[in-house]
Amino acid sequence: MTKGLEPIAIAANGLLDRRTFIKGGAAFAATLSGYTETQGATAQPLTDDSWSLIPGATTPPYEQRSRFEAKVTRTLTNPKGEARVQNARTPLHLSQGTVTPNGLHFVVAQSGAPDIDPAKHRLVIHGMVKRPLMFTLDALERYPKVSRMAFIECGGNSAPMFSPQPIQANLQTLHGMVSCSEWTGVLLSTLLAEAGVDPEAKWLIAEGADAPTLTRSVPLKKGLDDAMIALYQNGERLMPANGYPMRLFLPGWEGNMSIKWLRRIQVTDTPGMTFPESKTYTQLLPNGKAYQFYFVEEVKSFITQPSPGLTMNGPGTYEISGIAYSGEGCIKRVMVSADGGKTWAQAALQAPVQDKAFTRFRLPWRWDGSPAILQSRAYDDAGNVQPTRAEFVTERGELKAPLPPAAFPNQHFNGITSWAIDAKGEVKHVYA
Ligand SMILES: Nc1nc2c(c(=O)[nH]1)N[C@H]1C(S)=C(S)[C@@H](COP(=O)(O)O)O[C@H]1N2
Ligand SMILES: [Mo]
Repeated sequence: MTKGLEPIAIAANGLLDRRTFIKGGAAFAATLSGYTETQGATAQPLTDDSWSLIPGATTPPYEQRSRFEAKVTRTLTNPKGEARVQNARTPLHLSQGTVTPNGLHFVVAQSGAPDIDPAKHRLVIHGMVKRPLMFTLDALERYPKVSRMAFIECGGNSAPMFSPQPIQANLQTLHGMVSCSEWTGVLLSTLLAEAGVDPEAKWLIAEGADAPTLTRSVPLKKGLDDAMIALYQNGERLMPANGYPMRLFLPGWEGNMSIKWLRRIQVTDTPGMTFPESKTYTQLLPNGKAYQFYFVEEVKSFITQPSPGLTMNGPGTYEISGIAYSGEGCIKRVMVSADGGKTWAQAALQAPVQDKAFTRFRLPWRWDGSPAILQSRAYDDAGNVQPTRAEFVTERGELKAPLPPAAFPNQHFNGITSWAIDAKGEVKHVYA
């Protein structure tokens, strides 16, 4: 390494200053080991491979990714579509940046994706309003639209973390029920203004067109704030399983309230106390109280690279990378530890850092080949700090026995995740 460019270690076990890549530039980058072999790319003479000698494939009307990427897929809990809930989890450990491709967006569907004819679908707004309204998709299309980046997370995401012993599974299984997209649609406030909401109204009850329908109560305040009738996902129409042709989208709130295949919003003065919100989405706390109508997905982060299944390629310099998000605002800071939380280094946040959206963090790390425990801890601009797992379970509870990763009776885990690296470079899930 060039003299004067020696990276500065700022926390134990080799965590380097987040500006190292910028300051050290090419000289530093040349020392990177990577999780796959990157060395040996020396100036050998190029030979022509077979694909360089013939014309390439014809461009199809709708592009598919490279056949070599076919293994980057969602994992399915109900691949045969039996009569129970279907979950598909996003491969966050094989993704980069902050946007989830539509084909990899996580899904929770109580009874599969209905095959809705957009020309026949209707959205009704009724109840405590001056003018009940009915919209076709074409009618909605004529309203002013907004686009925003936002994550959506199932309240049951990360439920395996309630297990008393760390479940040995990869990031996709542990935390794969969160995704982030650019959503475009009509603000619900625009439609509610047209309907004329009764001043006594306090709640909205939203219903989907799937069978059985998922019905949830939403405080009117959220409906008048940033709630959206989403029509597009990353620039194209919603995917069938994500709510085609329209869904409610409540930025930062537990996914189950963002009703897909939305067909009805009833304006009321009391919550519906519907079956799913009385049972599934109400949790008993260690203090004996029922935890109902807790909506926000709290500040959270996890390291995506390295993570279980991504083996380290010998001692050397790596980039630790992950995602952070908060349902209460923007990510302000992410700290990373390589010694199980004793010392911390501040990670670089990749711009743009957006409200209620994924924020990518990165930090250079010089791994000397000895065991290490990696953690990340996020802070948001509303003053919230991601709790340690121990802090979290003291307040919200823990399960008595380990459950299969697919079960999620407990909700809203946002504690710190720990990855142990052993001398062989294997990554394991641990509680630290
Ligand atoms: N109509 C309807 N809306 C629904 C669901 C459903 O089964 N039916 N699942 C909910 C749950 S539990 C979650 S977490 C989110 C997931 O949204 P996604 O599948 O687009 O990721 O949709 C919610 N909206
Ligand atoms: Mo969910």
